[in-house]
Amino acid sequence: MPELVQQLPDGPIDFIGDVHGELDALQRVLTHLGYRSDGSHAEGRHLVFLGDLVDRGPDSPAVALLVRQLVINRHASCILGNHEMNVLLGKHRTYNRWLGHREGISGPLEQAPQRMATDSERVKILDFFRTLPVVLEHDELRVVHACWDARAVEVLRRAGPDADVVSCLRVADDALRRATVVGASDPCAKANLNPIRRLLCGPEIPAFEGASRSTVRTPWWQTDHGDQRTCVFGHYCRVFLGEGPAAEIERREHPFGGMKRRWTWASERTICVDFGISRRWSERLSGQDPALFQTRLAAFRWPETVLVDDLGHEIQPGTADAGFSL
Ligand SMILES: [Mn+2]
Repeated sequence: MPELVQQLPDGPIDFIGDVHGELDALQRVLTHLGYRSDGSHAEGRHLVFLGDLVDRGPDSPAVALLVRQLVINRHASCILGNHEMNVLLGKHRTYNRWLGHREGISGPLEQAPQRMATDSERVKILDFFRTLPVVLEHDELRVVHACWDARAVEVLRRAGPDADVVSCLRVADDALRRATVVGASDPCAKANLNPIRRLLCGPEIPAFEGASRSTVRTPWWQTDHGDQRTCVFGHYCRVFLGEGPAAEIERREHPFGGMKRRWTWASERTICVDFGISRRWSERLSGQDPALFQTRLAAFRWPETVLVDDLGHEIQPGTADAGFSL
């Protein structure tokens, strides 16, 4: 079992946001960043994957196994995302049918091709996911999939070297279920108070009237005070939103919805490196010209603090309050 909070290596790092089974985009980003096929880099750079390697895209097994090999070769680290956690919890969803089950919620994603994992791939991938930490840090950086929360990180730190993330999550869920005063009255209690769910999924509040779901994500980074280190995270799917009523609802529900530009820091010291490739399956399915795809996979380079996307664009992220649209 891994320690749930681990040290980042010193030296230059490239953080890769949520990949969601998009093997082709991942290979392009790695090439643009200068990585060789074995994951080594001429300048000794290290890769850090921010979780959500799998689900929705065309080849989740290949992405998970590629990252596993990079970690084995000691060229990369990877933290858990909520999608890896769902796989470890045995949750069957339409988006993770690549694991070999057929149940799930039906919808357009049913039409998107997903390569199925073989039996031996499935075993390797599950074993790999069980080794992943939840948090990485050193003196200058803190890294988590969705939300930095000092108290939740402290709980994980105290879990010790033999902690099992699935048991930790279930123990906290059970404790919350017994605390009915909180659990019965607050639909967000599990997400907000289970330390692992908080770090992997981020805090939520009850939704406003007319929202598409009962709870919505909140921009925790706006109140992220007290830790001077730069925080790198993923999870929040910063896609360009179109026009019309559906996009308007989504803009109101999206924690970045109030921000005017997509390629920005989330706040002075926090940056979200998920630029929406979890939705590329939908762009592909719509039959539009790939040259017009709006979703991107991106890397955040440290200490340079530039972003590099899967088209090879190098982007200097703007300040949090600048510009236009997600
Ligand atoms: Mn996520």
